[in-house]
Amino acid sequence: MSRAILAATGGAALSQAAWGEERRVNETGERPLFVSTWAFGKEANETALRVAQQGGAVLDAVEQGIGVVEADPSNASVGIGGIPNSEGVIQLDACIMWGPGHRAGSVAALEGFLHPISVARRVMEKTPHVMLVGEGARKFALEQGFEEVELLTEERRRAWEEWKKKQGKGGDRGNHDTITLLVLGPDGHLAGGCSTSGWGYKLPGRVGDSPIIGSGLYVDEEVGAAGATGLGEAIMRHCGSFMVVEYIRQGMHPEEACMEVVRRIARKNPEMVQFGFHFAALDREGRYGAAGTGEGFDYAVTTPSASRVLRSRGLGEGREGKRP
Ligand code: SD4
Repeated sequence: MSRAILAATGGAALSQAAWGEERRVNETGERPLFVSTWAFGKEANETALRVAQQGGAVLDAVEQGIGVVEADPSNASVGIGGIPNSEGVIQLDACIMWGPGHRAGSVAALEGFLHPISVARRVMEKTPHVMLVGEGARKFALEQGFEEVELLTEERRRAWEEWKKKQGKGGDRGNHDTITLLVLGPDGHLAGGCSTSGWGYKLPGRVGDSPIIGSGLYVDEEVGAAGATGLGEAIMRHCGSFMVVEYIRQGMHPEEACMEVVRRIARKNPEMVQFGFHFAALDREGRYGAAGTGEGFDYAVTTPSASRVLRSRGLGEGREGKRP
């Protein structure tokens, strides 16, 4: 609901009654607005909000918000404590986008750094490039003064050894907790970031959707921002986040745009529905939404007046995936 409509209908109180508690934050049109994937996104959002409230730049908010999740070893899919690849090595993917100037930076298959999101930001700010991978990304990070650290925790090493004994092939496609954080800043600028260790036990060198601009993340200052989590192989075949933003451009609510992209992927790749793929998005008006396969997924929404974990819309039991 636009602010004009809010005013015409008597403001937040009526909007709350009309849209339900879940949508109250959305419809206030508050800034800054942070939307991120999964329940851990709430802490990331709240950190980002504090940065913004203390006068930090929007990109600092993105970087520090995501940095909280990267530094938390309890999360199996982001930063330290992530699940390694099939050779027992953690390879990280991350990207960042800044609406003004349509700028982007990205790293993929980066080994040995705690904050790939920060390295991605340096790629954007300090090089003429958008993406660095593997050994080149590692050298660049070192040149930029980032310290190498051991990312593989004892717990994940033991689990990897177990996995190797049991099968040693393919990936564990059950983990899917990438952090994607989207921001509508206090001045109306849009930004976003994404960070992951990717699918557990992936083949060495495998890159997922998360560092690919337009797949795991897309920000268009004129329209909105979208980000993804879930099976990268499904998301990146369809330029998922780009498509969400394009649907918003055509007039869809961010939630409907996410849902429509989930439906489209499911129609063409029904075999992938079971592994899960999910999108979250916001637009310039401060509307937000999310949708995913199955029963959907949890995502976090934070503004100065409220911070909550919500449940996205869901595709259902893959029925739409079986449509001709
Ligand atoms: C990937 N989208 O690499 C990521 C998976 C994910 O935590 O969400 N992992 O495919």
